[in-house]
Amino acid sequence: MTPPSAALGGRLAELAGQVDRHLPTLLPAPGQRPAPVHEAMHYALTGEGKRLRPILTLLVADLFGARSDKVLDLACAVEMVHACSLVLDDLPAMDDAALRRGRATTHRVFGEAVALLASLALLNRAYAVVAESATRLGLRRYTPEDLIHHLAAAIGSDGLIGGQALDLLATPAETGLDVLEFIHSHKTGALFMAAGELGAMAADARRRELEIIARYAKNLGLAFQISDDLLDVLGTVEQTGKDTGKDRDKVTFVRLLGVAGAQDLADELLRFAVASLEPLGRRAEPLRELAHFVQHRSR
Ligand code: GRG
Repeated sequence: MTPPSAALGGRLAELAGQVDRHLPTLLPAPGQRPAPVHEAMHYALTGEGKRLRPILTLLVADLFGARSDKVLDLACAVEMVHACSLVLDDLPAMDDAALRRGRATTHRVFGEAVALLASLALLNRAYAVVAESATRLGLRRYTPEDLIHHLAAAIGSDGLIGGQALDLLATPAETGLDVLEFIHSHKTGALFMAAGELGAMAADARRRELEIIARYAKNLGLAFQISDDLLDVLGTVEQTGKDTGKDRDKVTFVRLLGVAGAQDLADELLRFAVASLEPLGRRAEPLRELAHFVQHRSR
């Protein structure tokens, strides 16, 4: 695969900027009572993230003809779910992380109780935003309930929560490649899938097109996770904004396959992702480039 073009870099930065500017407008003001919870919500949501999931929603919607300003709320709701998951993942009961997005994790700043409440509030705000946004879009093929249900299913025990649970509970001896794939296609892949699918639904894409996007996003998400494992070993704190080497005691794709093997698997998944776009022709070019971005990312 060829490296991402400078044009794609510019487009991603522009979309990330749109998301960054819009995110805080969807939350209660930080000073509003209960101020600590609202401040923590803003803190968790507006840290320097790459905004890849909402970008995926926007690119997919655009590909099927929906303008980004119409879909921005929906894309930001996906980022709220992601931010919620990061706050939970960083808690002492889970990864016990000190650093996220180049600064102290939410619970280290606001305490565990407020971090928990803020993450749940972000999740609930996300559902409300999806409901409002899908109603406003007035789609022909999908009801607002369809979009909400899709997101809820991606987050539940068959999705992110299921993947996270197995990540915490499976012993190293139990964790072969199949278990690891289950963990990450749920913990990470499920939200990539939902991000892509919500973008397609928001543009009233056909069911068949939705399936194509789901296949693409599933492979992209898993490849993204493998590149995360690789960055944990090869990257620096400055690049990733989080503590590297944290996966030392965990079973990861790098641990099972080695650096070269993990890179090969990520490349293969990205080839599958790109191949699944074939029926969409040239208009899917931004999604192909996004796959190249994941392949070459350094943060
Ligand atoms: C209730 C939403 C919810 C989740 C509960 C805690 C949990 C279950 C799941 C954890 C999911 C998780 C944090 C997966 C890790 C995925 C990952 C690779 C995160 C890093 O994503 P980047 O690199 O981060 O896109 P930025 O900071 O750029 O947004």
